[in-house]
Amino acid sequence: EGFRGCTIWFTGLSGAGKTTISFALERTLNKLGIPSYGIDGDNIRHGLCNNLGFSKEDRQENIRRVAEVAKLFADSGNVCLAAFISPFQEDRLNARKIHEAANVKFIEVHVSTSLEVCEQRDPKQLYKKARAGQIPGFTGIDSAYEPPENADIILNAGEDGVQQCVQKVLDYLESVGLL
Ligand code: GGZ
Repeated sequence: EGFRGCTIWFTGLSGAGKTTISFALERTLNKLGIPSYGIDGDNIRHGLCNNLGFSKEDRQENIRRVAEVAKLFADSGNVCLAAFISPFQEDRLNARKIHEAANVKFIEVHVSTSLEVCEQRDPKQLYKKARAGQIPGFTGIDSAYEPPENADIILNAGEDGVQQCVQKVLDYLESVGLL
């Protein structure tokens, strides 16, 4: 029985470290000979989802499309690393259901960096703009983030470094027999 691929889904606030961690993990897995591919807002919202904004309905549709694509990558034998804020529990549950209906493993990772830390980092000055009213409906400011209640892995990326977070995911994959 060969390796079948899976989806590792990173959820958390803007600036929490989702993309940084998932792309570092992608490099590590590929070096180990395990094919993996990362998707995030940057490579999805400019193409597949370029007609979607940030209303609750558009985020729901964004997450649905991403989940369908992730499922296909995973089913093709890749570790698909999906890094999206995915702020709503219901949408993340739907992403899990889309995978489970196809018998594809889905691992939810909460990148739990606090709003305080994300806002201090503010690498793209988005929180600053949101506070100034220039980005209405910004997650954590005037749009909700519902923390996962049953994440498979919680990464404290506010305190731990990128490599520590990557190692924690690798340890988990090993513990469930995926590595
Ligand atoms: C949240 C927003 C918003 C609003 C633009 N709320 O830090 P970034 O810039 O690079 O990541 C954020 C990205 C979020 O896209 P997702 O597809 O992950 O969101 S969701 O899962 O909720 O559908 C941020 C930028 O887009 N951005 N406006 N209003 N983030």
